[in-house]
Amino acid sequence: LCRFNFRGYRWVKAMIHAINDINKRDDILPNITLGYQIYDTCFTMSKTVENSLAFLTGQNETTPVFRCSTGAPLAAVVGAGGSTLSIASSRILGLYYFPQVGYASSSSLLSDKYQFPTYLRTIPSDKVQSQGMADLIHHFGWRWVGTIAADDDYGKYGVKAFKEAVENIYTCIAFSETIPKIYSREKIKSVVDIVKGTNATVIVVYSSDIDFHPLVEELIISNITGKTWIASEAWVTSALIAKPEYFPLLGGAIGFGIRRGEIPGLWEFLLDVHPANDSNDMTIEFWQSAFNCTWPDANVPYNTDNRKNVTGHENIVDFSSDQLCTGKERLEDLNNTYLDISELRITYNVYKAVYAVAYGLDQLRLCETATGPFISGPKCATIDEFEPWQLMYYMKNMMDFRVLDEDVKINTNGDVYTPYDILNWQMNETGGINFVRVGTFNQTDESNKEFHIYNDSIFWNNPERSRPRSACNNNCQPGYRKGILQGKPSCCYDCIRCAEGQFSNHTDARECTACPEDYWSNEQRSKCVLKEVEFLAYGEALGMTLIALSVFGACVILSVTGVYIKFRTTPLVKANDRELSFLIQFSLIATLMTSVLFVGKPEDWSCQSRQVSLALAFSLCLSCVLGKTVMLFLTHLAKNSKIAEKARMLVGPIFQKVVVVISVLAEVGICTAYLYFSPPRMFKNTQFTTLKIIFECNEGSIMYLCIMFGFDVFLAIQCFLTAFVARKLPNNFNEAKFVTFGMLVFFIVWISFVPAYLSTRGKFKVAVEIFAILASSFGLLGCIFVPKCYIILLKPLRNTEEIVGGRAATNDK
Ligand code: TCR
Repeated sequence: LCRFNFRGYRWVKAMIHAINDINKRDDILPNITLGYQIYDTCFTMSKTVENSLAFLTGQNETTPVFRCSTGAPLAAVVGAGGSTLSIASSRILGLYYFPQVGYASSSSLLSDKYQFPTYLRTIPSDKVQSQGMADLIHHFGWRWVGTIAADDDYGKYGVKAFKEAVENIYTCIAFSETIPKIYSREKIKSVVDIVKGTNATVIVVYSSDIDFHPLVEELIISNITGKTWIASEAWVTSALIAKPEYFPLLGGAIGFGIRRGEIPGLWEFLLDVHPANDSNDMTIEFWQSAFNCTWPDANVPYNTDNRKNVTGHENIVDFSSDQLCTGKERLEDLNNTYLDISELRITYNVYKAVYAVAYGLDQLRLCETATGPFISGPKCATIDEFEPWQLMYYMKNMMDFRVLDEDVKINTNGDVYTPYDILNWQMNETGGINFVRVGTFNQTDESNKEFHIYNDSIFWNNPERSRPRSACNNNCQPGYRKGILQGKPSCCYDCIRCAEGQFSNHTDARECTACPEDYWSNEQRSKCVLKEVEFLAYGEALGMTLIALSVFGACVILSVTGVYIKFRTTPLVKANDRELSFLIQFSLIATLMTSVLFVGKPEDWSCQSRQVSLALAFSLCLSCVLGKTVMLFLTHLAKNSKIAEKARMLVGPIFQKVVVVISVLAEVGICTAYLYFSPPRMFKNTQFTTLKIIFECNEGSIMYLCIMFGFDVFLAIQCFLTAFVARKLPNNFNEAKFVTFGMLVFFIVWISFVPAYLSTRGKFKVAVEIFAILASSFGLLGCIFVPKCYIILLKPLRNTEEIVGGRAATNDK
């Protein structure tokens, strides 16, 4: 039930106070006394309309008279309170172009000058407040908010503006409920159930305190906690709602309050009220309600609730007390909202609204006949005789005046922009509720706004005392991206893991990004890591072993060379061209050493040099061997023919060298062409596996590669054939037999190399090749030099001309 509205009565007193102040001043409206009539809208639309008409018609007549009962012209209406009531009355007043200045009606609808041409106000439109709320929601990163609106023009348009403001910041509305205007427990309960069931922790309430109160009661019964309430201006500092018993539910609420002001002399004026002095209905009703007594001989019901009940009948409840008022009751002892002037926000707006009317009138008074704006009749209106539209003329054009050191600007839409305080409900030591200022929101025109918040000072009403999260679902972690859920608001989404090779590094990523080249996503898909690289490194066991083996081979060959040098005069060394033997040893060392080029990270230069140097080393080696076997072959032929013997004796030694030089030169030619036309290049192979980069050599032209090695094979076949033919020769310590054998080893190694090479990948491919190099070199070493060294070192007795072979001795130089 609606009790006497002490807050409203304070507004009334503030209005009268403002009129008195103006009347006392000499600078505005000198010698003119403003008067007033007060109508109680009783918080109902019908009464408001009725009052507006009564006001305009001078009680009972049907046409407006625009005259007060005293004969003075009616100037303007200040009010009504709530938007719904202002809208209702403004539709009628607007018909007659009658000025109206509101102080609390903030609905954005009232900015529409087409519908409400004469409505001005000293409270900003709720568009501003809604924008502030959206900024607040954005500041704290809330993505999922519920809204509750009173079922009137304030709540509905406020929430509408809020929704519009919030659309741009990726926040969705979890639910949108209205509080019924006419009390209905079921409807309120259904709202409570929704609040209970939602996972949104932030709820915006656009409602007047009176409408919100029943819902609060019901929410308290359901023991709902842990929500952060965003309060609209109408209830944030209301004594009806800000009660300590509601703190568990509403504590920590954050709301927007109109900037407050001080009104000098208001306190004294509020105390100066006594039914004996001004015995009007309102004062008596106030006195009776305040002190719970009945004023003698007064015919004023103690309290009435004018709101229609469900059946449409007016509820007039008479609470008259048996106790009579003495008139000695002390106002100072009264502890209710009437005397609470700590938060003068709307009261201050009332004060400003009265000033707005006074300034309008003052402008009208200052009109000079010469420059007056009106066309028909006298160009000016006079203060004792003016039409409402004439006053409206002065009031609609950008009013700019000062009230108590504050500049008030009412723009052409009749709106003002005043700053908001962002207030936070906190409990003080005595268990009362303090509205702590935790920020400000100041919109100075359509587009300029400033939002400040001091995070540390906010009290959060949850067990952790920390900023709550409000989202439809949990955030997507890095490594996931948002996925749309069919039929759900965009704030509710699935988290989908990024694909391999893609990543997302922040929460709630909209999409996964592909990793740059050479990178691959990690296990969590939260970042890109360099792909693992693969090549046969010097450092690893395989690489080291292969290098060690080739170095070992080279050492063995060096020692063979040592042996050869030491025993260079013995027949076995001298036989069949010593220099060629040294050259073979040298080329074998070179072959072994090329394996060094195969190990390590491939680069362009190492790719280009490795195969070429191998081919060259082999061609040198094989041509030298060929030089030897050709001699053996000629010796074999010479067995049967004198001419051959002659030829051998004559051209033999030179022929050997010519063979070597020509073969090597031919190979050099092939290699040069290869390097020139399509050289090998380093190549990062990523096709084989996505996780690794295999560093390898792209061999360039396979044709050239085949020609190059094909030439080596050609030489090898030559060697084999000539040696094979001469294998039965008894001389030269059966050198031909050993060479044949060596060449066989060579073939076996390289023939088995081909399938092995083709079927391995990555670094093992290189290892296979080195292995083949090692095997073939060791094969040649073992077959050509080891048996000779064995004789030289261990069987020196056999190292004689006779055994080595007389004919061979003739080769000596
Ligand atoms: N605008 C509300 C009514 C209202 C109010 C208030 C009522 C506002 N602030 C403070 C009581 C106390 C803001 C309306 O309906 O437009």
